[in-house]
Amino acid sequence: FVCSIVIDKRINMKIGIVCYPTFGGSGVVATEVGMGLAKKGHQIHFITYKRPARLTHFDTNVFYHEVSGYDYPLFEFKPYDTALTSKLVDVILREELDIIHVHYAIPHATIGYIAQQIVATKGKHIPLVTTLHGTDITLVGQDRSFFPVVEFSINRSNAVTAVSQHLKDETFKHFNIDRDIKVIYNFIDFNRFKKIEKGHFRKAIAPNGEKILAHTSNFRKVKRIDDVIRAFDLIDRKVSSKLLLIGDGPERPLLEEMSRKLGLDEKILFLGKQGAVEELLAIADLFIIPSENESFGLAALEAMACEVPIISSNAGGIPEVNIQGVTGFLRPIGDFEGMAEDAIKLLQDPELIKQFSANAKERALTFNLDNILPQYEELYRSLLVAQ
Ligand code: GMT
Repeated sequence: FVCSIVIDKRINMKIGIVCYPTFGGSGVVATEVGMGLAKKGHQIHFITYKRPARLTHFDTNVFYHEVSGYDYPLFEFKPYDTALTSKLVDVILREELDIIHVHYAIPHATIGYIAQQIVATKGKHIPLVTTLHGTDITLVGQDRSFFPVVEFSINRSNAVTAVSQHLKDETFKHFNIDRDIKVIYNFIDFNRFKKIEKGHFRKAIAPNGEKILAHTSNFRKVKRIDDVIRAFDLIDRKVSSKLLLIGDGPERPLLEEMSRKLGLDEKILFLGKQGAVEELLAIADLFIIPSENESFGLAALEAMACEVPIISSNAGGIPEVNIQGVTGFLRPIGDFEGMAEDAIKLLQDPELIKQFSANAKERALTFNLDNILPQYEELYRSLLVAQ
């Protein structure tokens, strides 16, 4: 007698998602995964310290649990990790969750593991999925102050996913990993990211027919936005252009000063954090992402979905998204002159840029949310069957 247990695909799951609620890529992906799963009927519980930036709409299947923590004069730093673990334990037990899915290893994989162990002492067994996003592996996670904890927590998760093949390879290269890692790529929701008509925006930003370049990020050093500005300086000398810098972060004051010193402050618009990025991508001719480190490059994919070709570095997982000579061009990290050359070539050739725009959209379609979400569902179900 062989007993085969199959979790019915129609059965909805209760999933707890732990993430950073900010505009950072991991928080965006976590929120989009949750909202996508909620639309398919699953019940989603977000557990974090602030309402996730992309969680803007009410959905009867989505719940948000805020971690507030406890202030006490002894604490110079509020022990957020402990407060998050306690909240997670509480939500798992009270809401009878089926799965914990944490995004960004630090400290979420560790918190997921501790919460899992705590609820096990109360008779509740729940699988833990950890999604690795980028700097949790390539930068922060390798620092001695985090390394052993990150390695341990990855090995103790019941399933681990990485957002690109490159990130998977980096994880094996830098950590002693004794388990499999599944690549589940970042994805795009074409209901939101698509070419839309925003002619009046273009007129307002580029009244003299200038070309428009765009960059979105969290303005950290790793994004090399100074290279964006240097490249833009060269581009603008050949093809009159405007540069939209969307987002905010620690590098912004330096970059504002740099653009003033280069006499480009009229041409470079620092737009800060924007909710509707797709409306700005709609008027961009090119998107530029010269990062030093980029596990995937979700920002580039969002631009591609809006039919914007990409000028990028060849860092990390970017070549898995932007295809050289097809959807854009790639150059070695720091080669802003080469990037400017590629951009000028495209901007001066209307037929070529048209072709690249169409290619960008076609490539982006392979990362359609509808293809990627079932991979997470299948993973969750396989863990529930294995329990
Ligand atoms: O590290 C960051 O820049 C933010 C980070 C995050 O986890 O918030 O972004 C990473 O995750 C995104 C979503 O998976 C990826 O698309 C980004 O490439 C990745 N960033 C880096 O690797 C630098």
